[in-house]
Amino acid sequence: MSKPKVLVTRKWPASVEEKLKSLYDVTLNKDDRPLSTDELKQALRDYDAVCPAVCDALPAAVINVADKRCRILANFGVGFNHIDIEAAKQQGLAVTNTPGVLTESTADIAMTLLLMSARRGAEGDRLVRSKQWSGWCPTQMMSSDVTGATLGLIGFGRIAQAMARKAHHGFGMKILYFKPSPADQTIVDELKAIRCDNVEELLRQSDYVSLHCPGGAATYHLIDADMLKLMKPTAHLINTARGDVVDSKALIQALREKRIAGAGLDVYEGEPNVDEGFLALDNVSLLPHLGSATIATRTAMGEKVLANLAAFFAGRDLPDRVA
Ligand code: 8YV
Repeated sequence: MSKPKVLVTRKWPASVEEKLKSLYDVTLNKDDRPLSTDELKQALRDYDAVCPAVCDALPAAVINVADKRCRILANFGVGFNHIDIEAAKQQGLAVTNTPGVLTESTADIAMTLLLMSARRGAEGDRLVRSKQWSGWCPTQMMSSDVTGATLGLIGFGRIAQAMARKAHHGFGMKILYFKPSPADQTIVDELKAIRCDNVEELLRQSDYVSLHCPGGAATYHLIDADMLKLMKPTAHLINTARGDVVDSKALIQALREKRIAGAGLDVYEGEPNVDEGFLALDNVSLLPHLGSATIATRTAMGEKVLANLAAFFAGRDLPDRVA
């Protein structure tokens, strides 16, 4: 029997690509060039499995393409808002993701951004590199304390909980969270975490706000101009979730007018384009979607995709099925 045809849309860690080669008739992307919409449509016609990532938009217009051969989208990543899940279901396409393995590395990046924003790390680096630093002085680049401050988490899933642990046990931070459904009592007790009744209440009380809700229609522009007005003028907003959870224009305005102290972003609306407004501001720290970008994590994500593909082609239950 011939091996299933698998397409990997972007370059993956070498060890995972080697395993794919031994198991499937796989097409890899050696040059790591993003695929166009037409190429993605063609991929659905030509391959049994397509393995996309956050950079591949798969709306209904792509998923509904006629004469499909593809039966599974095995996503490399935990977030799947770039895939129209309803369209996939209607078309009988299975969709899987890679939860669990990127929790700590993504929480580390959220904490990195929190520290960078609080202590003006990126701005300080720019000052030194530009040779404008004239030496230590008592009032230069004063910033905000992290230790003992209040961290508010919007969403309280795996990544938010991992960040809360680091912040509470490592930095003595007080933890607030908002999550529509009840949270696991063990972690609430461990962190003495306090549930806010709504996002508004959390924004009013937090020194640092970190976003950990899924992207998509339900959370589109959850943090808009009105919500930003509720934050303390000394507070910082951290986003490692998805760009469109925040109204970028409203955030730029709030930062420009110093209505909040700072922001740390790993994700953007319309990624990889970054609103020019951010680039002119000193009180925002910008990272290029590095959440899961450690060697170990990216390898583990690839292994998860392998496990999902293996189960699919063996006709077993899919370990990480989202559709
Ligand atoms: C991934 C992420 O690297 O897994 C996610 O949802 O946001 C990232 O950290 C990316 O999505 C890969 O598809």
